[in-house]
This record gives sequence, structure tokens and C-alpha cells, in this order.
Amino acid sequence: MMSCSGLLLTCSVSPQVSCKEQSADAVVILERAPFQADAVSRLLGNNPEPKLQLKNDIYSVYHLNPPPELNEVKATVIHPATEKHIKKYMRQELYLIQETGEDYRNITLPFIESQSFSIQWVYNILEKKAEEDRIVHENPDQEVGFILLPDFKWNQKQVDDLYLIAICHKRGIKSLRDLNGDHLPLLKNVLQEGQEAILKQYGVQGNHLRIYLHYQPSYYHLHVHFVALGHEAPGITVERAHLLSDVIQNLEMDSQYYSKRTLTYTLRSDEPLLQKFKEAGRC
Ligand code: M7G
Repeated sequence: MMSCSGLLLTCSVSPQVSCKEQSADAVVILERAPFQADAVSRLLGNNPEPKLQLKNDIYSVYHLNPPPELNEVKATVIHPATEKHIKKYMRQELYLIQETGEDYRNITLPFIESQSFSIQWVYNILEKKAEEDRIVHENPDQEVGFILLPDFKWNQKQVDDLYLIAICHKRGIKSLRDLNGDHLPLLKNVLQEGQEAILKQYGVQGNHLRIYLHYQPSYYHLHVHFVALGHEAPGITVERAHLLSDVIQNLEMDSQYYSKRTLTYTLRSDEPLLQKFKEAGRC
């Protein structure tokens, strides 16, 4: 599957990176990283034979063959991949869902609770069993604290596509739907301390960041995305990303805002949750 940022393969091989493991389905996401400024002059200056593809008036298109050191491909491997992982990355027809608060309680919540999609990777981060050396900031308070670290979508080589996630220490907040006025201190900490930590570590100001939550998320443990404003990351569409500053304001106006309001999102045609909405005559 092609996307603007990469190529997705699903395959039934043991990836070389884990060749001791048994053969099983794997998802391999191949992406080219953004160009770094110094690489552009090397790319243009040292290119042995730029091949002219098209010329028309002042416009021309060339194909370049970059040397290996400028031709890096990032490969993210999920292995063994569950069926849900594979479906998540397949291109499919999309449906728009208008989920009322009642739909959430009657359809979505029972569905989420019946699923066993592991969030072990989240607990590994919170318990310092994985990625500890990548932590950028931590507020260790178990109620209002969180860990900020680079998202695994970001290779950390340039801030143009900066992408970090803040993972809350408090367990049991599945998503936006569970948030109420009591969570304001936590959300405000994430917003303020997250911005301060990113400014200190990467020199990127808060007004150059898009800070949001996904609804629906893929992983039901509260986390917030911090992404460079100029980076069109997957999942910034209006029906999925909810700006953290808006979330805070909405909860300040009405502590039960997110348990009441209709939330719109897309579901892919083969997602079991879509089937549940169909069965309930809600789409
Ligand atoms: P989401 O909103 O639940 O779903 O975000 P999405 O993946 O559809 O956006 C989860 C975020 O966590 C994503 O931005 C993932 O790239 C990121 N992520 C997922 N995993 C399994 C890891 C991981 O193991 N480490 C890190 N650092 N980030 C991860």
C-alpha cells in the first residue's frame, strides 16, 4: 500500500531483524526520511548522472541516484503482527461514524472491553522496561504525571517531522470519552510541561507544535501526540485529531463534555466495530 510517507508490506516471513523467532505474519512499514539541509547540497553537487525525464519551458524533471549514505530507508517492523495490526495498515473503504454518548456506552465501550489488544508496550515504557534511554521528560506523579518520549514514527534526525508522545502514568483512562473535569490538572501538566521540555531539548516553541489526542485511538491508554506544525503526520485529519488546548477548554466549560457529545470518526469497512454499529442500526 502506498501512502504519502511510505510503503507498507505485509508478509509471512521472519524478518532478518528477528531471525531467531518463528515465522509469522509481519507488518513492515518502509519510509523515506525527510531530507536534511546539508544532504541536499551533497545530493545535487555529487550526483554523477542526473537523468532528464522531462523539459518544458522553465520546468524540468530529473531522476537522481543518491549515494547509499543519502538513500536511507527506515523500516518499522511489527512481528509477530496480529490480524488487527495487519488490518490497520491495509487500504480500505472508509465510513463516517457519528457516535453519540449513548452509542459509546451501548456499542463502543462494550466492544472495547471485549477486545484484548495489548498495550504492553505502553506499560513497558511506564515501568522503564523499554525505551528508558529515550525519555525526554517525566513527571512521576501517578495521578497527574506522564512520560514524554519520541514516537517511534520519528527518527529524531531533524525537527521538521518532530513527533513525540506523552503517555500518562494514570491507568484506566481509555480515551477522550473517559475525560472529565477531574483530569484537567493532568491535561494541563501534559500541555505545559510537554511544551517546555520540547523547547529545552529541541528548541521548538509551543506555537510550532500541533498537540492532540486521537479519537478513536489505536491504543486505549491516554496519550497525547506532539507533532511539528509543518509536518502532515498521518492522523491529523479533522475527524480524528482533537487539539489538547480545545479539549481543556471544553472540559473547563462542561466537566462531562466528552461523555455527552457526539464524536465523529472513520472506521474501515472490515472493522468489527463498524459491524456493531450496523447491527445496532446506527450506520
Ligand atoms: P494512537 O492515537 O493510539 O494510534 O497513537 P495511531 O498509531 O493510529 O496514531 C499511538 C502512538 O504511539 C502512535 O503515534 C504510534 O506511532 C506510537 N507508538 C506505537 N507503538 C507500538 C510505539 C512504541 O512501541 N514506542 C513508541 N515510542 N511509540 C509507539
